[in-house]
Amino acid sequence: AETFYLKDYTPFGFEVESVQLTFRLAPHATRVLSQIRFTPKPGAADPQFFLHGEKLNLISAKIDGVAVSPVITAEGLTCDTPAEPFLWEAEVEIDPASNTALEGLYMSGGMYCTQCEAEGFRKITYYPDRPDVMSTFTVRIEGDEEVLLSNGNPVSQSQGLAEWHDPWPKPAYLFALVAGDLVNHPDTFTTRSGKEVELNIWVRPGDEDKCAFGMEALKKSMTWDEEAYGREYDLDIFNIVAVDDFNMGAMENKGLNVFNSSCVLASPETSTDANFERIEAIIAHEYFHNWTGNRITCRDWFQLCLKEGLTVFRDAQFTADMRSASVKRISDVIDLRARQFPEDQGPLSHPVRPEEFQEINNFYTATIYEKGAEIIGMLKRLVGDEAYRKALDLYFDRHDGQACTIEDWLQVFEDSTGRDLTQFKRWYAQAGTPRLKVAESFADGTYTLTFEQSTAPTPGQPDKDPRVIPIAVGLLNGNGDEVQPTTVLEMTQAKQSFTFEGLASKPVPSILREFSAPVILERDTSNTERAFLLAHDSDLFNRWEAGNALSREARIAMVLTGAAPDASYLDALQKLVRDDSLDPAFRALILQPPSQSDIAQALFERGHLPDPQKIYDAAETLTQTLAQQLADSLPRLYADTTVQGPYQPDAVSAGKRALNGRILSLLTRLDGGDQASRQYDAADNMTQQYAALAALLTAEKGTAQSQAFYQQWQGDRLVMDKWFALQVAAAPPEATAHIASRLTEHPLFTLKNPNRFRAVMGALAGSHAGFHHASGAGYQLLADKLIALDSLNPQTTARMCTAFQTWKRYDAPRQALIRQQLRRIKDTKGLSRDTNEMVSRILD
Ligand code: DPP
Ligand code: ZN
Repeated sequence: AETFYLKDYTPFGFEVESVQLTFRLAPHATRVLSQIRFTPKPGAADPQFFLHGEKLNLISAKIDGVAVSPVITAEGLTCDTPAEPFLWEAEVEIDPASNTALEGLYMSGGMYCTQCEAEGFRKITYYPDRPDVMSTFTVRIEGDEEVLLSNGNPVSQSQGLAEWHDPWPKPAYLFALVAGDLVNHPDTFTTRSGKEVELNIWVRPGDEDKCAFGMEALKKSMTWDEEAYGREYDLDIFNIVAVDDFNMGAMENKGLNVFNSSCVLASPETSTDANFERIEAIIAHEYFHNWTGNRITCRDWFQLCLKEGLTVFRDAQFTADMRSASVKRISDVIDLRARQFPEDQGPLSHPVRPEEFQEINNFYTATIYEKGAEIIGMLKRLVGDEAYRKALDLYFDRHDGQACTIEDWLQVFEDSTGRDLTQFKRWYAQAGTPRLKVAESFADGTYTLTFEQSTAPTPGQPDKDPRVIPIAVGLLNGNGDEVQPTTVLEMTQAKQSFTFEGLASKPVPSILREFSAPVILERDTSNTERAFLLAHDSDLFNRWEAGNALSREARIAMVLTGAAPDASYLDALQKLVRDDSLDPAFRALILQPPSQSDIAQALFERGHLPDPQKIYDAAETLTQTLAQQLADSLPRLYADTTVQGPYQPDAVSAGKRALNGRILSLLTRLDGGDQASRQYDAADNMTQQYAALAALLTAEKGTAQSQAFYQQWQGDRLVMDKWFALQVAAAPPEATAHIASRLTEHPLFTLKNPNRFRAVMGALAGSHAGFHHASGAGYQLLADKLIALDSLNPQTTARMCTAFQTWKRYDAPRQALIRQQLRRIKDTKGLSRDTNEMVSRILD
């Protein structure tokens, strides 16, 4: 397959002055007529007229009204063109009803919808489908559906016909069209300059009662972006549409966001607290793209992090403001370590700004999104809040309407702060997670911290240079009082020391507060000191971090030596759980064990072969012991954390319910499931119903409740996804693959719905001991289903291949089993470019 390189970038040889599209909708034979005005750029480096186009049936093509015969390949067409501005007209036929890849124009549950990012527009018509080609679009839709939507503002609507005009020049990846018998949840928003905007969430009939929360989230996002970034909305209307079959979470098309229904539909009866929080964040994310992504877009797909890293950072700031900042930070770091660190430490490691790819869809990764956001966070910490805001103002001012690069982004910071960011830029160019070793010394009142950074080689990058690392540090005295408030040390060398003077005694350091850089901190420290920080640190993130480290060390000791769970850790944990002065959400996070995959990685890094079954057993023993030791307090804790009254999805109630759910799962290990059964029966909201079912199934109980759940919810696709996923996630390791396999034969399982596929196969891959069971049954099942899915939906197939990316951690028999499955996938006839690239990189 062809590889694309950043260094090969050349601008398109033509301006696109305007685009006029007409869609005549028919499930298997939609006609798309395009009228596009091109102007050759004087002195263009690449004057060849090439339009992308894939799987299109070209009916006719004209230039200035005269029929032409372009040369057509599998990727597009070329044609001789005049030296003067000209009008290109084409008519193509496409087959949305047969489009199972969910890219371009496709059908989902009887409605038409589109997904064009990254390169889906070329499956709709011939076009220069690259983000640096921006133009205004006018769209005419002819169809029998009641609702016909596209980008921008409505021009005219009548029976069977709608016309839309988007005045803001945009790249084709932001194009969208929706047509269906939909109903709306309407509202309005007045921008701070007094402009009234019509808001709609469009859903299938029956889902109207699940829109109110999303609408509130949208209005909060619009207000927040005005206040925090000075950004107003810029059209008369903002539409959101919920779609059941969708490869991603959601898509920020200009004025017409299309959402995976799981990321917008919410009701107390069908959605958990976690769903509510995620929906709020994703609505914000897509809305924020209107400025960071749409008004200022990417020059080419190598710059994807320019919009994604920044927009993830912005949505995290929003969530921190709406909810608890430290809880959000802790959750984000858990997620970063679960998804980005393994990617960065394995065969798929790539720079935040990659320099080559075969299939761009494979680069919508945790590295580009989450590490991309971490880089913005470091930049903000280095320059300070005020300078950050000034730089962002300059960014919007200078680059509005443009397709930009990381160089443009950093230049704005250099110009507005006077800082030289040459070294900082390595964060974008160098892959891999830096390790930060710390040594300390104390003499005559002076305390010295010496840091040493290094980054292991990653594919294509054997040598790494030192990076700029902002290290937020505070110091505590022996009583737990802070003697040095948080200060940011700016590390630039491979090895560097920092001193603190005038200290009465050797302090206890709290390093990397708020996780100020995405690095792995390596420090020889004792469990006593960890317990001390867990009890006293003023930085809530580092308190949690200390508890997390204690928990990790306890597990590792159990796995390696068969030791009993560490008593001091259990003591500290019990104290915190009972400490009513602490935020319940924080206590719930303290009770959340490090993932078994994290433990496997830690063992691997220390030179041991991780045994997934032993890691699982240690986790079970630890939880059982904790439950027993807390036995006397559990009923009271359960009662105290039970939220009374009608369900509200706010952060405070959600935090309480999160803790309540953890207490319930401990209780269920002791009471045979009595309390969980009662909670299941009494629950009037999904959070409590789901928590009860999860606790029961994990304790190998709850067969009756699982059947009742199925009976109650079989008509609701999103709730059924939970039912599918939970059975796999709660299974004991030896049964995981078997249960997942049985579920794939269930009448409600389908390869065609990515949510359902991810529910079962994602849960399989996420069950560490189950997926890596020595039998290899998990590997085989996943490979079977990926092979089956690939011919239908390459994008989702390729993404799920990442389940295998950590294979080099494990013992030789497991490695052989995984390699065998990866080869089997790779040898599949007609394998997609997406999956081929992923499997080849993982095997490398
Ligand atoms: N829809 C995806 C996102 O918002 C890709 N742009 O991140
Ligand atoms: Zn995004």
